[in-house]
Amino acid sequence: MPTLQRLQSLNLGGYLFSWKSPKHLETGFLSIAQAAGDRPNETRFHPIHPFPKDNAMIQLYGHEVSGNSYKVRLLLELLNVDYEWIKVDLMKSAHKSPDFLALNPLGQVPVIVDGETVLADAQAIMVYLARQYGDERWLPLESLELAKVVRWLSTTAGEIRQGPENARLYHFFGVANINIERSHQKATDILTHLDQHLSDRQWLEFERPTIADVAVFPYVALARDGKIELEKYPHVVAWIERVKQLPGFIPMAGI
Ligand SMILES: N[C@@H](CCC(=O)N[C@@H](CS)C(=O)NCC(=O)O)C(=O)O
Repeated sequence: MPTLQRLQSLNLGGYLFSWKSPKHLETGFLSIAQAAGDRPNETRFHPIHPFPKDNAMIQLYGHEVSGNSYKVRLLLELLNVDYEWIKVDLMKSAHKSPDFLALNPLGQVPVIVDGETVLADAQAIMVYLARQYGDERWLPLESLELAKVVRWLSTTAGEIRQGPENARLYHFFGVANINIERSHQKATDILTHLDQHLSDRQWLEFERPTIADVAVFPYVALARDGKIELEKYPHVVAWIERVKQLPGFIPMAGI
């Protein structure tokens, strides 16, 4: 029986989230809840802005265990842009409710609402935020420089998703329909490449952090959740520590 759950009352007029419990999602995301309780020695959900943050303009819909939601939050913090964090309860399938599907027909977080603009997909959102609220430091526009950054956004959605992100889904959240051998091989390949790439540079491109670093960071830094030994990749570990030192950096559980 569908249940109505009021999640937030927003300046957009309020959202009612109805949720059902498709079996596969229930399995995956109930395991998220269980896994979330499996970190006895750390703060599971790092405190975020009080809700709503003063003068907030952007609403960010996400979930605290989602690395894709986290990377958008991280960029907003690095850019020092005000926003409201709106939790979409994945465990209760709120992301498949009609109201959320109206924001993102794919039923995935993250999504941002910025005035009239509604945008899904972490990489697309970061491009938007960098152009709208940042400057060319975060996303250069010269053709080759832009292409170098986009290459890493693509790597994030490709090799990093197929590797460490899927390994985390399998081991940490118990999502069963993942070929874990393939995910570990993909993770080994991309982390080996990343380690080599970072052996003579501080950041993924240029001499400064860009949205390439923010996009790649979460699922690489969370790789241990997928039973991947990050210590084999010392340049990657050093880069993770550099990202953590950036002014405005915020952590998430597991990082
Ligand atoms: N391409 C999207 C993928 C987003 C994504 O996979 N989100 C996950 C949480 S990290 C989600 O909402 N999963 C629920 C689902 O796919 O049903 C992005 O980069 O933002």
